[in-house]
Amino acid sequence: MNKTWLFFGVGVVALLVVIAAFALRPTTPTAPAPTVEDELQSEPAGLGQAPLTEVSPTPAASLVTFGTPKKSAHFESSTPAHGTTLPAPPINVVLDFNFDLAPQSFIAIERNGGDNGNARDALERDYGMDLTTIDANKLSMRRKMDPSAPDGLYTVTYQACWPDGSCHDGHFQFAINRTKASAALDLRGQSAVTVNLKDIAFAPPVIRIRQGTRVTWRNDDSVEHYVNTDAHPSHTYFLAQNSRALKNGDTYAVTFSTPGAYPYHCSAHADTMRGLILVE
Ligand SMILES: [Cu+2]
Repeated sequence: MNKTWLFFGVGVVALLVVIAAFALRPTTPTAPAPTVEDELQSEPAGLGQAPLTEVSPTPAASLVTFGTPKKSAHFESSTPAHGTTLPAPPINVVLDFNFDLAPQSFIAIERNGGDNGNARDALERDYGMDLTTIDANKLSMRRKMDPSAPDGLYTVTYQACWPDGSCHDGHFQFAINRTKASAALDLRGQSAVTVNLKDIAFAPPVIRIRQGTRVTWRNDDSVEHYVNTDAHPSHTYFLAQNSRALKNGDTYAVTFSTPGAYPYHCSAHADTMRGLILVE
């Protein structure tokens, strides 16, 4: 009996040594893990591109302070991304996972109320419309958003369930600030507009159009580009906006009939080649 306990004790100590060695192992200096702060800094800058960052910060924008997201197991991405400020409400909130979703999954899109506008215990009503739906491939779920949702900070709370019956909850935040729409190129007087893919960028990157406008992208570069709805690489936010590979001279067109913000990117240059369409 004593021997058994001795072996058990030695085993526990050995296990602790292994765990400590793993925790204290030297990390490679080449690839630092991305932090939440990195995401927060990169997302709004990438979304805004040049025209939006040229405007001076508005009081409404400076009041928005994003909290720390909580990501459930198997979470991959969301649109809007955590920490993003959009100049118009998103048409829907989409969450992407790397595991099949089960029907009990749901999304709530609540506006933060209260004096500081950031307290999770002071959420207003849910601005999600209709019920949460799971896409055919079961890897994404989405919920439409009320296009009349007021400016402010929104907390998305979700429950993601798996076929085995287990569920995990998570949350993240984005903001709506319509004053930023004035920085977009206003093309609301036209029923058809063209966006050029030139010098590894969308030109113009941020446009404002009328409901029902047809947008045509044309590749003026020698390298191949794509037009893909966010997020990368799930491309799920607005499924109708995903092109094939566009060679020099190729075009791709989409008619936008639902008002809202449409963040998109080129999947071959996802970090830098980003665009935004505001449909009114
Ligand atoms: Cu590209």
